[in-house]
Amino acid sequence: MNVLDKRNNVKDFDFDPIYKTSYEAWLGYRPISGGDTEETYRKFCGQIISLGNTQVIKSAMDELKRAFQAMLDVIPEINNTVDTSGAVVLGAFEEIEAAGYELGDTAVQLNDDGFRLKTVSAGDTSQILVIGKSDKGVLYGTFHLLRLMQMEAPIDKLDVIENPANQLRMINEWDNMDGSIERGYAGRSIFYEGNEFTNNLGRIKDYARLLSSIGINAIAINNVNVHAVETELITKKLLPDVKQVADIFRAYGIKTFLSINYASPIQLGNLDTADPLNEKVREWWREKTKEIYDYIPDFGGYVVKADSEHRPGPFTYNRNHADGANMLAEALQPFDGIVFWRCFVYNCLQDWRDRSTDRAKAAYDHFKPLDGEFLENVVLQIKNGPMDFQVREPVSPLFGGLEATNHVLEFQVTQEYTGQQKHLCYLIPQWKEILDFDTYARGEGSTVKKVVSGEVFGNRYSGITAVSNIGRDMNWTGHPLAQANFYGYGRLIWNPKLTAESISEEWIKLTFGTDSEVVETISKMLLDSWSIYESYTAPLGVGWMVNPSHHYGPNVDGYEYSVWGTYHFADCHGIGVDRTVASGTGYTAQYFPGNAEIYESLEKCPDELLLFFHHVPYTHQLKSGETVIQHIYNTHFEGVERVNGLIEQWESLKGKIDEKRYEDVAARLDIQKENAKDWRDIINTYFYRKSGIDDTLARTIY
Ligand code: GCW
Repeated sequence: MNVLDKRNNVKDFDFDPIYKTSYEAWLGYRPISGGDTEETYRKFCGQIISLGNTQVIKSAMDELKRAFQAMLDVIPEINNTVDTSGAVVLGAFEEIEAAGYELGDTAVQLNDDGFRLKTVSAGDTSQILVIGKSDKGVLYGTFHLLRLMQMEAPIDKLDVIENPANQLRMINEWDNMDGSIERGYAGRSIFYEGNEFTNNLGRIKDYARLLSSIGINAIAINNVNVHAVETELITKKLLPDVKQVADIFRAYGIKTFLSINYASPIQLGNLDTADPLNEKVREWWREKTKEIYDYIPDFGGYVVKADSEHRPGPFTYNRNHADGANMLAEALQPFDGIVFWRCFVYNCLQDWRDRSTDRAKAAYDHFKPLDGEFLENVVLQIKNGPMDFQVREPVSPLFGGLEATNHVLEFQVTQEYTGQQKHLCYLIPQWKEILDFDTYARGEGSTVKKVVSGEVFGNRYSGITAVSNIGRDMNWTGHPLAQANFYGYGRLIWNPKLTAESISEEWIKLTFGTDSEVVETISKMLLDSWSIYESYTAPLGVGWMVNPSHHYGPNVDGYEYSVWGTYHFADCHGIGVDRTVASGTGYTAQYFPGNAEIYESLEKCPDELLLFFHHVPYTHQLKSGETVIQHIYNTHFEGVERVNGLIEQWESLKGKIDEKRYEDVAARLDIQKENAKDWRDIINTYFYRKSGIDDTLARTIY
C-alpha cells in the first residue's frame, strides 16, 4: 500500500515489505532468539508502569510497546501505579523515589539528559527502573534498554548510569522547500516538496524516533543557505507548519531551530537596511522572535550563515559578526533561545594568482579577535577543519583558540566530499581522531572533545552539531551502510569515549543481527573504509581535486584556477600548500605551540597532512620511507584493490543479509569500484605527466 500525500503527492510510507528492514534501520526490533535471555526478558515485559505522564514519557512507552510486541510478541499492560509484579518502570527521579524505590544518590549522579537503568529483583519477579533526571533521560534510557535487549545482552542485574558528555547534540538539515537537499545523497527532502511542507508527518515522526534513539536533542529543519521561500519560514504563512513539525520533535525531546536569512528585515519587514545596530532592525527582530514563540513556546532559536558564500550579513553595514549575532541573541534572550552563528566565513571570490590569501586562515582571523564579545546565548558553530569537510584536514585552530565564547563543533554526516553515499566511508574513525586531538589550549590534555563539551573553558552552551545524511529514500541514507554514520554520530557525541569498533559492532547487531560472521565482516568493511577512500582520492591532506560544483569524482585541477581558495599548486617539481610561518601563509601560527611546531616542521609534520602544510618536491621522502610520487602511485593502485576486497567481503555475506539490502550495497560497491578506478587513473596519470617520474613497479599509467 502506498500512502500518497494529498498536498503534494509525496509518498509517505511505502509498506512494501521489501523495504521493511531498510526503513526500520537500527530500530527493527527483531524477535529475540529464545533461551535464557528470552526467559529473563519475559519476566518484566508484560507490564509498563509509567510514573510520569509527559509527552516524552509517552513516546518512551510507545517505543517499549512497539518493541516488546515485535521482539517478544507481548502486548504489555500499561499502569501508572506501582505494584510488585514484573515491569519496566518509567519515571523521572523524583517520581520513582516518591513511589517508594530506594535510589540513593542517583540524582546527583545524573546530568540534565542523563539516566540510570536498574534491575530490582524480589523473589521471582523483577522490575527494570528507567530513571531519568528529566523525562528526556527516561526516553534515552528506554532506547538504551531496547538496544541492550536487541543485542541480547543480560539485563537481570543491570545498573547503568549514562550522562551525555555534550549538552547540545544537534543535527542540521540542508533541506530546501522546493524539496531538494543541498548536498543530499538519499533522495529528496522528507520535510518539503513544491515549496510547501510535505505533511509527511509519519515519516518525520520516524525520523524523530531515530534521532532520539541516539540522543539527538536539537534540529534545524532548513538549509543554512536560506533562499526566498525559506525566508518566509518565520512568517505567519509558514509558522503553523513549523509548529506542526516542532510538535512531533518535542515529543521526542528534540528542540526545533530555523535557519534564517540575515536580510529578513529587508525582505520581510520592508526596512531598507539590516544593519544590526539600527534600532528599527533590532526592534523588528524582537517582534519577529516574539511572534515565533507565540507559535512554538519552546522554539530553540536561529542558525545563521552570514557573510559567507554570497549570503548577506553584517559586513554590508561595516559591522562585525559579534554585532550581527548579538542583535539576534538579544531578541532570543527573553525566551531562552540561542543563536548558532556559523564561522564558515572566507573569501569565495579569491584570485588564484594571489598566494597571500589562505582560506584556511579565514575563520580564525575573523572570529578569534572577537572572542569574548558575544552574548552568552550566541553559540559559534565551527566546522571540524579550517577548509570544508575534506577526507583529511587538520583540526580547526578555533578549537582551543576561542576561550571566552560558547561554541559547537560541526561535522558533516552527509558525504559531500567522502563519496556521496555511493562510496562506503564510515566516518566515525575520522571524527574520533578529531575529538581526540590535543589543542594544548590549557596545556596537555586539552583535547577537542573536552573543549567542545565545555570541560576546558566551562562554557554555558557547548556541544556538537552535524549536517544530516538522510533523505526520502526508503533506507534514509541512500547507501544502506551509510546509516552507520548517522547512528554513530549520535552515539559518539553522547559519549566520545566510545570506540569506533564498539559503535560499529552495536550498529551492525541492531541493524543486521548478531551472527558473528556478519558482525565481523561488516565491521571490518566499515573500519577500513575511510582509509580506503582516502587512499584513492586527494593525497596527503591536500584536499579537493574534485569536479566543481557537485564535488563527485576526480578532477585534479577542478578548483585550481578558480575563486574558491582551494589549491594544490602542483607543477613539474612538486606539490602542496606552504602554510608555514617561515616561508608560507603563516597559518601554522594559529595553533598552540605544541601543534604549531609540528606542523611548521617538514620533518615533524605527519605524512597524512604533509601537503596541507608544505610544498615539497615529488622526490621528498615521507616518514613511511616512500617518496611522495611513489606514495601517490602506490596508494592509488592499492585503493582500487582494497575496494575489490570490500566487494569480496560483502559477497561472502550473500544469503546472510536480506536480499534488498544485500543488493543495494552490492550495487553501490560496483559504482564505488568504477569511480575508484577513475580516481586512480586520473590522479596517477596527472602526476606522472607533471613529474615525469616512473612508477618503480611499472604498473599501467596512461
Ligand atoms: O561544504 C560547503 C558546501 C555548500 C554548503 C557550505 C556551508 C550549505 O559545498 O553546499 O552550503 O559548505 O557549509 O555553508
